[in-house]
Amino acid sequence: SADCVLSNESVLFTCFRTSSPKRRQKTRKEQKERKWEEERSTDGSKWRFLEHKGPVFAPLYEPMPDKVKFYYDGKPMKLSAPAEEVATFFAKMLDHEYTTKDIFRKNFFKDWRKEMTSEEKTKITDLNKCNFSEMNEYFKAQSEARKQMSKEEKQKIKEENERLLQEYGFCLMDNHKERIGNFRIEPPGLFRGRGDHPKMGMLKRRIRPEDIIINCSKDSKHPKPPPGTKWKEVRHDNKVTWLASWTENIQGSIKYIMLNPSSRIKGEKDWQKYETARRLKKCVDRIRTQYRDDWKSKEMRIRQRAVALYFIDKLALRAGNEKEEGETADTVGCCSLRVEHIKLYPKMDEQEYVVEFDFLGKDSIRYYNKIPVEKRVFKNLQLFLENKQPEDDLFDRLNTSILNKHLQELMDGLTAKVFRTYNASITLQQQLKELASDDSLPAKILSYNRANRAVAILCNHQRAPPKTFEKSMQNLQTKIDEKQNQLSAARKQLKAAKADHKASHDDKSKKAVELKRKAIQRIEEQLMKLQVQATDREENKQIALGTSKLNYLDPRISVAWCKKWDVPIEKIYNKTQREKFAWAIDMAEKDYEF
Ligand SMILES: *[C@@H]1O[C@H](CO)[C@@H](O)[C@H](O)[C@H]1NC(C)=O
Ligand SMILES: *[C@@H]1O[C@H](CO)[C@@H](O)[C@H](O)[C@H]1NC(C)=O
Ligand SMILES: *[C@@H]1O[C@H](CO)[C@@H](O)[C@H](O)[C@H]1NC(C)=O
Ligand SMILES: *[C@@H]1O[C@H](CO)[C@@H](O)[C@H](O)[C@H]1NC(C)=O
Ligand SMILES: CC(=O)N[C@H]1CO[C@H](CO)[C@@H](O)[C@@H]1O
Repeated sequence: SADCVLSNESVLFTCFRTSSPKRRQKTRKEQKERKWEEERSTDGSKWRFLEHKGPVFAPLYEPMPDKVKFYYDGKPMKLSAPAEEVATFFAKMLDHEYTTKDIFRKNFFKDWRKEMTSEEKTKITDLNKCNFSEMNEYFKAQSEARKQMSKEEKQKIKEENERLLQEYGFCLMDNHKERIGNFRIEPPGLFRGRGDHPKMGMLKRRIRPEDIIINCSKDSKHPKPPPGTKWKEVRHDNKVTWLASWTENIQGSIKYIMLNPSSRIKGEKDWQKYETARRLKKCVDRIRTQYRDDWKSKEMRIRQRAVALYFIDKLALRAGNEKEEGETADTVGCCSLRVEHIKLYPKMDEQEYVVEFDFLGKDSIRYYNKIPVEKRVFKNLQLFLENKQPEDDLFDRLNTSILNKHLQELMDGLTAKVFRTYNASITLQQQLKELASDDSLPAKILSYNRANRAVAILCNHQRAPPKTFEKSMQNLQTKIDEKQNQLSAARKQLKAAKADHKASHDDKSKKAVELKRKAIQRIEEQLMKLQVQATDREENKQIALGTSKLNYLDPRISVAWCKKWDVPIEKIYNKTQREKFAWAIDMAEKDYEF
């Protein structure tokens, strides 16, 4: 259909400008929306004028006081400044599980040795003989001292941060003063990585001005590097939106300083992403019909492509090319699945065909799922597995570039990620529709979080239960028990008051009964709120809601839902999230449909 193909940028921008038919009546809203709908150039340039002050570098290393000793093999040893600095990174993490992991220790030690003098290198040959505990104590004491700081000292730090924010945290892009996202460069340290990352423990180098490429307009005041240093390069490229970039040493990936998510340019990009997902909504039926037909194709490559596409659609799998450059972890996506990653369970009598997936996905997060599939998919998988070894590719006639090319042909701008965004958003919308209208506010929020959780589970956004989980649940339970005691006490009081009233029949005792009734009602409400909170927290134990909320759920669905049910937006989005979704908060009406 025509809806399926239109997508060039100018068309999108037109949609952006006309997306809200009601706005003629709303002047304040009109004002707000203007920011999102300015005419954009169509030659691919992102700005005409860009001026900023460059990044803020991490503070320089301050050597340990002499009294804080490092011990090797039981004897104190003074380290050279570079070796000492890297040792402190490890010392700071001593209480963390990471420092007990073999890979972490091995990587750290290897990189640490590179910073040592040759003398140190000869002497320090075994990490197990290193004693960092005094350094660790020192940092703990420092962090304790920071907590104990006086109000005035805290205020001074706050003011200094504010000064840095005012000086470096904003740029001028065309006619707007815009917040910069991450203008502070991360300090050096040890790489952690998620899951069992093979590079954990490696030294994340200090970034210097000589590593930085600056991007700004020719006719702007160029940012000055710190005294005595130079930038790597200053360029003027208005086809990109970053202000500064450098290459980090762990994965070799390029890092950028960009505008804050609340900026117009980011909001527009975010908006486009969800518009693409909405276009998929219109052609997903056609795409599904086609891949079903393709399961019967004479050509093996087409059958494989069609089964892979089915997994991407049904399971929200990643395509398989999202590995960070240089990443060596053995992680896979749909196209790179191997024979060993799936198991087939035929159950002939029940007519049910089940596939079990078990592999490491992005960031080494385990993906495990056992799902029923259609017979034809199952038969195809059996065919793909014939005469293969466990380490062979499941889809030997397919790779990520072939699949992505095919997706492009199906719909302009289509990627595996669009399926995720589409399914996540539509799932949220459906779940929210099932909500009862007479629910109390806490119950509404619980339902919202449940809908959000359904999506997070779909996208495999797991987390380890937070360390403080049991403790905080206990605290909550104590509060609930107290409330319950309070409630039974209040009920007894009501009973007594009623008896009183029965005996005396006067106004005073009547009022007393009323007051007791009100008190009970109040306590019941408080109790319910606590119980809802406990349910919410328990259900959330192993699920990370943030990722889907930030990246896969069309924020207009949530905003519209809040408007429709009178739920304050603050209950759904915190401050950072509200900034990122400013465009949606401004645009979405309560009847918005994804
Ligand atoms: C490390 O050094 C501290 C003294 O600074 C000492 O109390 C501790 O026992 C030492 N730890 C080991 C494992 O030798
Ligand atoms: C979203 O994914 C789930 C899980 O596979 C699936 O059951 C559901 O049909 C999908 N919904 C849509 C609208 O694609
Ligand atoms: C994917 O397969 C095609 C066709 O076999 C081949 O031309 C292409 O180089 C492959 N791409 C990658 C990244 O392996
Ligand atoms: C808001 O939530 C996100 C998680 O989605 C978190 O990373 C961020 O720190 C929170 N911001 C504030 C201001 O609480
Ligand atoms: C280091 C870096 O980010 N370089 C990029 C700058 O922008 C151009 C496009 O304008 C890219 O080609 C570079 O890779």
